[in-house]
Amino acid sequence: MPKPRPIVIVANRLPVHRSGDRFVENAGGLVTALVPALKTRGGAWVGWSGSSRATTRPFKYENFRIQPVHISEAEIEGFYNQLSNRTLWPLYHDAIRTPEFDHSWWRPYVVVNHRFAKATAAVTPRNGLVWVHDYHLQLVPAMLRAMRPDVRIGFFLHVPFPPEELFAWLPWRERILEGLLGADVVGFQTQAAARNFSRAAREYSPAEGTDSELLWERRKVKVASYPISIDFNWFADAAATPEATREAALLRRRVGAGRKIFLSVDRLDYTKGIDLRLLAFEAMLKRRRSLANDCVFIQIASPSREPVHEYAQMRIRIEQLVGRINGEFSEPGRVSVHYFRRGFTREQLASYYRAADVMIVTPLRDGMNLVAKEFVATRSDYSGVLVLSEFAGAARELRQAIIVNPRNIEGMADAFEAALTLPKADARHRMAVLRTVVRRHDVFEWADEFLRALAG
Ligand code: ADQ
Repeated sequence: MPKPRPIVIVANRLPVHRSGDRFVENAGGLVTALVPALKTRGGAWVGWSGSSRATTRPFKYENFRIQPVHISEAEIEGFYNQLSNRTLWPLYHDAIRTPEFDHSWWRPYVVVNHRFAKATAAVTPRNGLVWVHDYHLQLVPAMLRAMRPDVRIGFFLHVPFPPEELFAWLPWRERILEGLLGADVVGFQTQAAARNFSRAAREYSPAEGTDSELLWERRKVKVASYPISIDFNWFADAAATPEATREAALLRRRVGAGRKIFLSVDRLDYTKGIDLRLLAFEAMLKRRRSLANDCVFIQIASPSREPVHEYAQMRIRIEQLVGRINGEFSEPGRVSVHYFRRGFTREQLASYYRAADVMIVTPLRDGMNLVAKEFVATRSDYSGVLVLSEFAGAARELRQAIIVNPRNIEGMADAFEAALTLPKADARHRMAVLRTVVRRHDVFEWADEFLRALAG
């Protein structure tokens, strides 16, 4: 068999950070998926170290090269906090918050993308494969192609691509499209996102073609969906260890033996619909007060993007709602909503997933949502019910979940009650199907599939 070709990954963040005199891999789906591929194939990872001060030099990690890209304090503001997170993030999530368009933010976005492209051009071997990730780096494919016409370039967008009428708001829409069309393969989480992109490209750039193949500057650009996944076996095993079993049992006792646990796990982000699901839980308790004895809601929310004003506002709203519900329904020793504003380790999450009866994943819009898949992977005994928003990419695959519209508060309250009363056999059947779907398409399969398309 021919040796697999080395790959160069280009992502906003590097896969490792320094801890004392060692390097530790960062937790996260992308690192889990791609570091094993890099270890066997060799190549490089180009990314930002996470600090404006770090002047880290390139170094060898395992079998591949780590190529840090330096970004100054002022550039982080314009490129990351502003253009990426105040313009692109809300716009790509159906404009849930009004995106802001400020011309002074665009320049740092271009400058930083160019720096990533240059660093990538310098480390990519002749005829190499380059895989660029996410909305921060949409200009890199075309910039890199201009510098290195010999390489194959893939791009994957982790967030949704909006319908063309929304994308049209973007003052730099042509530039973004041309940036992405520099790739040979442009991948999305869902077919809908892929279609939105192809339509926008035909409408606002000279590209022609179909929803799955565009012609641009006498080159073919493949456009397709590659739904991201998780390390199924890791989560299944982590939830089955004696420690996880002990932790899960302890958690159940501490919230009140016999109470049904509703669980949600998110970054504290306005796209995740945390406030609306709390309102739905409150609506359910208002309808049937006795459920306050029988149920408890645990919300784990890790702080995120706090310098951005909308995030600070969101946090206040959620904390007020938690207080309101507890003020109304809690009793001494019997709290209705447990709210943890902190990140948990993957091992801790595995035992919480294991302890939950009903997993609530109700984003207003989400590229995929890996939490839903992680929960499913931990349920080796086929118990537990998943309530999932129809606006998460994951809903395309996880069809046996109870699917909800997160803006319909009463409808969600109905779904919560339905989850509590779902006959055991029905719940087991649904979970068995969900587990098969995630097991068959894990994150390693996802990476292989994309890399096969990229290799052409
Ligand atoms: P995110 O919006 O960050 O990612 P998501 O897929 O839900 O969303 O979570 C990513 C990871 O973060 C998961 O492994 C999850 O366990 C972890 N995580 C979330 N909340 C946590 C918490 N409170 N504590 C600890 N860990 C937590 C973007 C897109 C998604 C897409 C992913 C991957 O927005 O739609 O699924 O990228 O492509």
